[in-house]
Amino acid sequence: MFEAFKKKHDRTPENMADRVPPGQYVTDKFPVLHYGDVPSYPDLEQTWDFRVFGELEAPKTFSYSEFRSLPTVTLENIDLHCVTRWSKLGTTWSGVAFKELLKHIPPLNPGAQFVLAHSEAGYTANVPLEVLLDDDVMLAYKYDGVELTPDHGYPLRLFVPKKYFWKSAKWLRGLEFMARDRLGFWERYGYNNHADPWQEERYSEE
Ligand SMILES: Nc1nc2c(c(=O)[nH]1)N[C@H]1C(S)=C(S)[C@@H](COP(=O)(O)O)O[C@H]1N2
Ligand SMILES: [Mo]
Repeated sequence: MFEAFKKKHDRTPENMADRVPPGQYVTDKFPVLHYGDVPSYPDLEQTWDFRVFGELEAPKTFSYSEFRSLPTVTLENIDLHCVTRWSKLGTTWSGVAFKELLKHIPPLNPGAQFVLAHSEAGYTANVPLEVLLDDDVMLAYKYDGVELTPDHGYPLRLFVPKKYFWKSAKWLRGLEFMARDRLGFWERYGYNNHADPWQEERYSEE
């Protein structure tokens, strides 16, 4: 445990190199990447809500203030990997852990196995429920201690750092729990459904 902690916080070049998956380069910038327009919210309480639906006992909708009153977590030193080959190491995010969210919504049906993240303008990303149960998965609203900028997903994005970053849907508005997998936006365009940067699962082979 201590060795793993030490390694995670060791910023020597040799250790950092271990943190870069095959075919990726490291950038200190924070590139902005998405399809479509950046939404704006003049009044979050009036124009924004967050919905969970599908395979759970009942759907539930959170207002912005309800969502922000959920317990939060901050994770430091997290690495991001985009399928277009940039990686950004050692980032800090805050928000509501996915596991925490589950405590504040009706129980999932036993058949719930997959989740489709729904964002503004129809963007979607699909992730197995099991992947979301990792301790580093959250619904993030702060990057580096301050509110997300509009470009990076304000007011809320999904954050699944073990997968290529397209699974981390910006401008998140809901999560749909599903018994069977359904492909998201980039997955339908031929990106690999599993999206593990360490396996270089970039594109679908079918
Ligand atoms: N809603 C939405 N979320 C999205 C995307 C998108 O097109 N729309 N693109 C994804 C991709 S491909 C990447 S690499 C990351 C980029 O996040 P960033 O702009 O904060 O770096 O957002 C992901 N989330
Ligand atoms: Mo990406």
